[in-house]
Amino acid sequence: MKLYVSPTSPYARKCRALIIEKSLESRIEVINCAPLDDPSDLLALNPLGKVPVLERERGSALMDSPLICEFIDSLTEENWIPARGASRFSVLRQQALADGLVDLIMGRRIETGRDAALQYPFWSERWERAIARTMAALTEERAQFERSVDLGALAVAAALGYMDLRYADYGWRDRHPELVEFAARWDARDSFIQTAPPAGA
Ligand SMILES: N[C@@H](CCC(=O)N[C@@H](CS)C(=O)NCC(=O)O)C(=O)O
Repeated sequence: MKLYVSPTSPYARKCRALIIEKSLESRIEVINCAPLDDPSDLLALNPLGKVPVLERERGSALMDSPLICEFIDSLTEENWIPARGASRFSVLRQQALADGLVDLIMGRRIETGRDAALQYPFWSERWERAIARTMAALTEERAQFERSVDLGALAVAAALGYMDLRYADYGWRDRHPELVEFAARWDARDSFIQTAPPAGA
């Protein structure tokens, strides 16, 4: 199977880290691509034109990182997403919050990266408020994930890594010191070391 990614995509990082955690590297080849160039092999697999997308041995390609992670998790016995019950929805909720945080950081980055005359502060300010609320919620709820080794915790750690990459000025370590140890533990895992964004990205 082939997972199409871009090296800085936090959604792709989640899938890549899960592949490493589950020792599936020999079954899933990671292919780097640049989605903004609209490469034809990516568009043929995913009409949305986004990474990550997983080309499977059988069946249509899977897009959207939560769906891809669900599929990856189904490939081995060891579950990173609980199969059922309250814990399943707790993990999926943490993933939704973490992915939503990434969406906000990405939206803010696109908005603030435009020429000044084309920027619309309504959106960047709205996203900044939502980022602050989500960081506060994650801090408040940290007991639910900070000691866990599952997809929810992995997704939150990947989102914090994306804060470092694309919104370092927010200074999340100063504002939310309660999350620092949690992030450091994930950053030290082999799966996170191997998927860290390239220097200078
Ligand atoms: N909800 C999707 C988001 C995927 C996404 O937005 N990927 C970005 C890269 S980080 C992308 O491919 N952007 C290209 C575009 O928006 O055209 C997921 O979780 O996989």
